[in-house]
Amino acid sequence: MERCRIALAEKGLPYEPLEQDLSNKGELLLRANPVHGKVPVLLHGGRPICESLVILHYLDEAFPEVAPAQLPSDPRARVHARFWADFADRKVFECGTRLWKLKDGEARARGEMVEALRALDAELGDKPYLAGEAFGFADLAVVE
Ligand SMILES: N[C@@H](CCC(=O)N[C@@H](CS)C(=O)NCC(=O)O)C(=O)O
Repeated sequence: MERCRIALAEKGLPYEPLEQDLSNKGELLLRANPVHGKVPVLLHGGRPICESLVILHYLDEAFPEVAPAQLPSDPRARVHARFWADFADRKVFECGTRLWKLKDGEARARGEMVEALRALDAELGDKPYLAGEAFGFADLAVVE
């Protein structure tokens, strides 16, 4: 998922991408993410961190000294960012996956996607970012 690549790039953290064949999952992926067997997985110091939003949190917490932080410092702005990140994850990504995979669910998923994008658009309004003064957690979540 691009979210994690962008977060790593934003912090300027070097990493080695290991491409995975999802139609024939390798042992490394299945060992690193036995619960979901999905990418992305971040291997840091030999330990796997799974789920893209969890990886984003980890990067901020493991490298707090490396700017920029994804979450604003004000607690109210933080919950706002978390709310919209969660919204993007549930509505945009989930719906996008359905649109991609399911022919039957297509018409409904398309309507839901338009609704979700309208909500994001309304929230964004004239602001440059979804939450706070800088590109951050909620914006990353929309990228998927
Ligand atoms: N909630 C997960 C979703 C990850 C996901 O759906 N990854 C897809 C690729 S974009 C995948 O690995 N699919 C393989 C599968 O479902 O078996 C996250 O945010 O990390």
